[in-house]
Amino acid sequence: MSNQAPLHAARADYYRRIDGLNLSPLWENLHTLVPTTPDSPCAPALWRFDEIRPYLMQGGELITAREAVRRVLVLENPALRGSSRVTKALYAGLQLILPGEVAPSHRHTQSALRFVVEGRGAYTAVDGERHTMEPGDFIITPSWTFHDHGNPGSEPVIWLDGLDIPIVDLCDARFAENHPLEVQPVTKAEGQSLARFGNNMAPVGYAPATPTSPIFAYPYRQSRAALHALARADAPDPAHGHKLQYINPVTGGSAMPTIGTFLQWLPADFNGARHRSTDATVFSVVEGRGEVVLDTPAGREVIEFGPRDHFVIPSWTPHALRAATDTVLFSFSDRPVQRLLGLLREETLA
Ligand code: GTQ
Repeated sequence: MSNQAPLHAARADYYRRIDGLNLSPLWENLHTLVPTTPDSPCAPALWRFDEIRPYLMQGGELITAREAVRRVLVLENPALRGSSRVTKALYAGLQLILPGEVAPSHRHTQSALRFVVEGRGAYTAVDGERHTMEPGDFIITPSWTFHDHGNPGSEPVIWLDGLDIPIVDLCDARFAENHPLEVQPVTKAEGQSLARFGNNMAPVGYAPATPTSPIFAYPYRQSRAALHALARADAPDPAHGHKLQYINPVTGGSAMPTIGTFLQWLPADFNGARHRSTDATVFSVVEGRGEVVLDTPAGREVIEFGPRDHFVIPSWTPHALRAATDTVLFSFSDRPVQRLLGLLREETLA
C-alpha cells in the first residue's frame, strides 16, 4: 500500500484554502446529504398527560395568557431539543387557557391546527367567527388569518397546537402581526362555516381564495360518529384500523395545505400490522388504551398510551399499533407536502 499521509495533508491544506472562499468539498459530506434511507435524527417520544398536566397548570399560576400571548408548553422532540420541533417539519405544543382569560389576536403565515384535549367552553376566533371548543374538536387557523382565543367558561381548557413553523422557516417566509384589537370583533354567528361547507354543499359561485378548508372547526361529535359507523360496517385496515382524513370539501384534498390530519378507530384487541411511512406523525389519544411497538435503530421500543397522551413516530420507523380497548387517535403529519412533492413513501411490512 502506498503512503496516504502526504495526500491527506494536501487535501487538508486544500480544504483550508477553499474554506476562505465559502466553498466546501461535497465528497466529504455526500453520504450525509444524500443518505440511502431517511436516517432521521427525530426520536420516538411519549408525553404522558398525567405527568405533564400539573406543569401546565403551574404555568397557569406563573404567567397569564395575556402576558404569554400564547401559554404553551412546546412538545420538543428529545433528539431535536432547542429547536421547538416535534418532527423535522412540524411544531407541536399544549396550550392552556383558564376561565376569564384572553390570548390576544394576531396573525402569521404559519398555519395552525388545534385539537381539543381537555375541557369545554373556550373559543377560538378566526376571521370574525368563533368556535366554542368541545374535547376532540379539530380547528384550523389558516395562514395569515387573525385569530384569538378566550375562555368565558368555568373550566381550564387545554388543546394540542400543531403548526408548520419549520416548513415556513425553511422557505424564509415568516411574517406576523398583531390585530389592532386584543379581541377581534365577532362578525359572524357561530356555525357559519360548517353550515356553508359542512353539508356536502357550498355557496353557489364560491371561489376559494386559499388552499385551506373553508370549514374551520370539525366537531368531534360528527367525526366520531362517522368513524364509529365505519367500525361497525367494515373490516379494519391491517395497519391503521379505521382511519379517516379531514378534507377540504371544496378540493377533496387535505384540510390544510401543509399538515395532514387524521382520526382513526382501533377496535378493542386490534393487533396492527407493522407499517412505515416517510411522514413522521404526531398522535393525540382521544379515547382508549393501547401501545405502539417500534423498531428503532436502537432496538425495539414500546410506547404505552392512554387518554390525552401524545406521542410521535419518526419518519420511516416500522411500528405496529395495538389497542386494548376501543381506541380513537387523532394524528397529524406533513403528508400533504410530501404528496405534492412526490416524496411520500409508505409500506405495510410482513
Ligand atoms: O395560538 O397562535 O402553539 O402563534 C405557537 C404559535 C400557538 C397560536 C402556538 C402560535 C400559536
